[in-house]
Amino acid sequence: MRYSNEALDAYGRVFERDGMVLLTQHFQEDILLQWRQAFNSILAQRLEQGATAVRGAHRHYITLPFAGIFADERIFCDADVLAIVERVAGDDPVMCQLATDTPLRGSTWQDVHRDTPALFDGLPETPSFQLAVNFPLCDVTLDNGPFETTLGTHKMNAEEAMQAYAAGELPLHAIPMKLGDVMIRDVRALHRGTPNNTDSPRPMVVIGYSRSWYFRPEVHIDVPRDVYQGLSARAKRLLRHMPQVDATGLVQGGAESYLKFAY
Ligand SMILES: O=C(O)CCC(=O)C(=O)O
Ligand SMILES: [Fe+2]
Repeated sequence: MRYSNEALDAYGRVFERDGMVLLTQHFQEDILLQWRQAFNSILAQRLEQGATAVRGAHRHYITLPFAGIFADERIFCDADVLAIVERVAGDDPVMCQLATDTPLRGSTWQDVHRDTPALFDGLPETPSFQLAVNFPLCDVTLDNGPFETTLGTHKMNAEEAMQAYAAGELPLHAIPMKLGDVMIRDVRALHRGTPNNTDSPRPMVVIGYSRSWYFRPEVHIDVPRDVYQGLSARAKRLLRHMPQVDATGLVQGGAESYLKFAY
């Protein structure tokens, strides 16, 4: 663990206020550089096959195979990240998503959106139940498509938040990130992707964690049986509801099934 309980409590409070926290220089650069290299081939292959979920012009959502370097507990089972996740979304969370968002040159501003609707229509917003842990596989600058988010809208009524945004009361903040930085966010905060004006892709990994009882039918992780067998008890627990599969066919991947993403 890198952080003390007091520091993690403080991150929990910032998260409750802002709907997000940023851990700077948290993941190891050498791991991320390996991910980037492996991701580059996956991206090329998926683009050629047209097998991405398109999230706007030249913006691609691609699931990563849960195998090899991508099944790394130093990333998906990070003690500090999980301690913050548990502070805001309760004990014993589940992990249900391992994917990437990649704007390329030609990408545009997304409409401001949330990634999920409220749990209960018409009722005031609840505590956090669905989180995204995002980290880039390159430096993110103002030039290559920084994620933009409002602060403190995650527990607002959706229409009120949209009206306040439209009235100019809730500014968007661009979030530049260095390789190694990690953002933990409540996906109900109003946000958008922005244009990548460079020739290099801007891959941003997203790991989805949810409250212990929450199920997201739109995403899942195929966990090869042999990979599962090699995991720690904590990692197995995180993946307890994910389907276990035979390894063959995993790396090819299939069509993306997570198509509706904006609410
Ligand atoms: O690519 C990004 O920076 C954000 C993408 C996003 O918010 C989405 O597709 O839901
Ligand atoms: Fe989004």
